[in-house]
Amino acid sequence: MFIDRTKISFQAGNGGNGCLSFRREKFIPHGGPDGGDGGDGGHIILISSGVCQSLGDFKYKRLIKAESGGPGRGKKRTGKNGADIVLQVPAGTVVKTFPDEKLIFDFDRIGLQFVLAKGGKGGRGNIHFKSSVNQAPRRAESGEKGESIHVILELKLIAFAGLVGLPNAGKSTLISKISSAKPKIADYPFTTLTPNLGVVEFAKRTLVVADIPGILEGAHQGEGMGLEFLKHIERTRVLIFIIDVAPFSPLPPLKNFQVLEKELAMYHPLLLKKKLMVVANKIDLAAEDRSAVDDLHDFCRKRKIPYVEISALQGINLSKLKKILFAFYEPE
Ligand SMILES: Nc1nc2c(ncn2[C@@H]2O[C@H](COP(=O)(O)OP(=O)(O)OP(=O)(O)O)[C@@H](O)[C@H]2O)c(=O)[nH]1
Ligand SMILES: [Mg+2]
Repeated sequence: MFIDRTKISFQAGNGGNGCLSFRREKFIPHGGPDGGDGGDGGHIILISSGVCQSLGDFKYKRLIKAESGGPGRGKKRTGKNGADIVLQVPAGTVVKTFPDEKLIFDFDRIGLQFVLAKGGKGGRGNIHFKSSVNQAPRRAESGEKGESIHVILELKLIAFAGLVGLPNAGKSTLISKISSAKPKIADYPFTTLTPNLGVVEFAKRTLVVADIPGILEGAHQGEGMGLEFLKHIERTRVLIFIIDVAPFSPLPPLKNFQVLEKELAMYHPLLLKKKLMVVANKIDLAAEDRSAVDDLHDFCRKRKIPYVEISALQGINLSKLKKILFAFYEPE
């Protein structure tokens, strides 16, 4: 899993000091206390956003500070509050303590907000300390210190879509063509042993696709690489089934689809509740006999599953594929 990681310190603003002051005006000899309160220090607030894609903004900063509150002043004037610092992090960011790496907050979706460091409260001015026994309090509070925290920000990219297919179906070839990922590609099964993530762009938007190892019939019983790696696509919203439709592929396209569906169900039936699209790959090799491809196409039409025929190798219909994929994407 692609992880971007950085260590950074945050310092919330200190509270301003309360003021010690007495009213002094002509003809009013003992004017009484009039020292105002200090302003509150600014908080440090993090918000998970769908626009921001990386932790790049934090990479070269060591300390981010919020403004302190202003001091209280005479004539009961309150100090100015320090402005909060509101920072956007990409959804998928995890905040941990430094150095012991305990989880503080998991921004596992867009639109979450978390106050990471609280600003100090402003101190009270001496107007608050007047009493029947003390008409001229010589006491005002200092502002509280703002919280200071050292953290690790870690980005676990949450893939939007996962590529699911038999070994050799062309999953890695596809991700290499639609993103800048550079996975190993070869004409033998299980070329991909660990997942690769690629950022795909279309019409000025981006989303993350995960390429995972191939699935064999019987994978749920431990065949091939088993199904353990499916945990990497558990959080995706869309599954892209890649079906090899070349005439010499190990299974006819429709049977291929059914095998994938069955194996996913054996891993966890909830996987099949995800949105699905079918990609018939290697169409460049299927030109002569289309009957088996048509069976798959008809089946998808009946089940209303979005379907596209491509050649990952030759780059045929990749925009069409992206268009279907991005249609699943509704920003939150
Ligand atoms: N003719 C043709 N060959 C393709 C196409 N897409 C992929 N291939 C070939 O199929 C073979 C397997 O491609 P990969 O991308 O490694 O397949 P994979 O699904 O990632 O395989 P595993 O990682 O082993 O599961 C390679 O030799 C590719 O060149 C295609 O559209 N047309
Ligand atoms: Mg591969």
